[in-house]
Amino acid sequence: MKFCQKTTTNEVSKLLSKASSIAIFAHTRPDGDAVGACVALCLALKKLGKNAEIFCDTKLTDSFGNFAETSCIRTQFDGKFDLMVAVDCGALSRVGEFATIFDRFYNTLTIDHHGGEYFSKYNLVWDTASTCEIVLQVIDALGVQIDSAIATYLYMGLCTDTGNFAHSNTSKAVFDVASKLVALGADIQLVNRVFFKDVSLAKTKLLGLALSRIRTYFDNKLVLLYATDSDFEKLGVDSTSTEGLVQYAVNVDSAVVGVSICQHAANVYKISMRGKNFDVRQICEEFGGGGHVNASGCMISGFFEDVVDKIVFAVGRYLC
Ligand SMILES: [Mn+2]
Repeated sequence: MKFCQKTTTNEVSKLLSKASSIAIFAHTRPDGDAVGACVALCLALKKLGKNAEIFCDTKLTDSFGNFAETSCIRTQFDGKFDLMVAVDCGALSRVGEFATIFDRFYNTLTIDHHGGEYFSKYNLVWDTASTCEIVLQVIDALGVQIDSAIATYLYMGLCTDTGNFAHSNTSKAVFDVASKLVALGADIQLVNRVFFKDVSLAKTKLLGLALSRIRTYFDNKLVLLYATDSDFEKLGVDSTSTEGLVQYAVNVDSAVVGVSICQHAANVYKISMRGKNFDVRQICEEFGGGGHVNASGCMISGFFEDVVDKIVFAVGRYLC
């Protein structure tokens, strides 16, 4: 049995200095913070002459192809290591397919900001906006000089986990770290373009189609967009291209509730709902879904127009 304890940057720096071979794990379906934190840590450890490898059970999304060092992330585990590090994982299950391998190993460390379970022997868990801010402290404690590549990866996590410095977790501390990373040469234009501007041509066309048949109800307070299987077929895209569609609905200035309806299967629709200071969770819960107060979702079965009617009726009861 491992005795799992909370640890400090100094202890982590000693642990990493002592190890000669380190396995770093990003969480399953990794985001910018997981990838940024893993690669930054790996580059820093390599500067110290260590053997460091990154593992992740999921193939990275195309956006990461703009960052050369991400190509060394491996989806198959092998090798001998003195220390295993789980990065940006609030629970052992987040390590995904590698969770068993990780858990069986004795000398383990978690670096994370979710404040979930302590599943490693050592747990460096802080309440920061991103894991990258913690990794920055670790790299400083290791005495490694941060170059522009490391700064860019740390900035990637900071920027994506704060929604480009717009979410409620964006604090003075976040801007202080951003300022430091920019001074160290972080490529903020590249990170901003890749994560907040780049959209595939197919997705852009799908958006155009969805926007062209926007529906509004209750004095334009409810704005609804939809995409169906025939759209996906026509444009040669899959349903993942509807990600973020709902934001265009709630972005309409008059909208209090924005809804996207995306076909999931024959007569099954995935509903995403966003509220502008309006509780949409209670509405989605009526359909067996859930989420956050301002951002929720559910699945509804039925013919398309019946699904629309159900949503309009349910939202109307809270709106009017
Ligand atoms: Mn994170």
